Amino acid sequence: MTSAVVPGLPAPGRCLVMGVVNVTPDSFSDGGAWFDPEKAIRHGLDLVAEGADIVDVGGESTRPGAQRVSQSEELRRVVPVIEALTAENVPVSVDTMRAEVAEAAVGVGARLVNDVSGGLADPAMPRVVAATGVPYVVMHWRGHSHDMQTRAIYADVVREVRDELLRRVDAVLAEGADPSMVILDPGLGFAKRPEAGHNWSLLAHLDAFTGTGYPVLVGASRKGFLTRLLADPDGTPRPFIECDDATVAVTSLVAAAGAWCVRVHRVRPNADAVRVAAAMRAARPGNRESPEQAAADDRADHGSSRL
Ligand code: PMM
Repeated sequence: MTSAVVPGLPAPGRCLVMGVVNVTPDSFSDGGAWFDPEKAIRHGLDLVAEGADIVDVGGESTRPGAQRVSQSEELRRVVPVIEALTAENVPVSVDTMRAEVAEAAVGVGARLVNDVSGGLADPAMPRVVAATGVPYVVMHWRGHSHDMQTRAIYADVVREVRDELLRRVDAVLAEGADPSMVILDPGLGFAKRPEAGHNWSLLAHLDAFTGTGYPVLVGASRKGFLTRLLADPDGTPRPFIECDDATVAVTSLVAAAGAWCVRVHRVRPNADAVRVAAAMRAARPGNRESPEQAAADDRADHGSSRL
């Protein structure tokens, strides 16, 4: 099978599903629902039962306009949840822009650092992730949430996002990180304007990112560009909570286009979608494995990833 393998993370031979646990009172799409640590842990375990390969735990909202939380508050929110989930053998990623939070999270078992700022928010991040030796998601970012949309000015969004991402990758590699530990993310919704079509251009040209050879993560779930696509005839955006079917559609398309992972709020239908895409990819000419064999390998791998 063709899917990228990232050391230390599940490798079922298809696009992975990362389920989101926002331990925040104010996140973009599920604000408040999992703020209580017990609820967050329960939710993470439920996401795994629904088919999540990785659970992404974050303690700071990045919704447009959000203000930052203190580092101590972020640590207080995420560390107990990560600790409890890793004790259950759940592969956990930490969604943080802070090197000290990343370090603490890896210390209690996180297997992946997901930094929406690609190391720009905290200059210590590239050195710390290189030193911890865990995989690192480098997302495209141009500034903090309170004013990021004013920075969404592009002549050629695909080329600029890819070039800026590769510069961030260079910064991480310069600190000694292994290239096999780097994952790219075009950062849908972050300094991307729905009305300018930035998000759709990036999705339509995913090959510009997969073609770099790095695994690619896509976070489209419940984002504003979907709420606008599905707006009422009078232009009222569809509530984000009602955009899960559109998220599944994006998942199918990007998984078929070779994405390594999708980050989603509702796991089960997206877990189905990545399996559909994997079966279709397996049936392409030149692929030696049958769709049924690919699905059987996937089941075997998923069963063993939590043992
Ligand atoms: N989006 C959000 C948070 N973290 N991480 C990555 N790698 N990619 C994303 O697109 C991304 C992310 C914002 O989503 P939420 O607040 O609705 O969970």
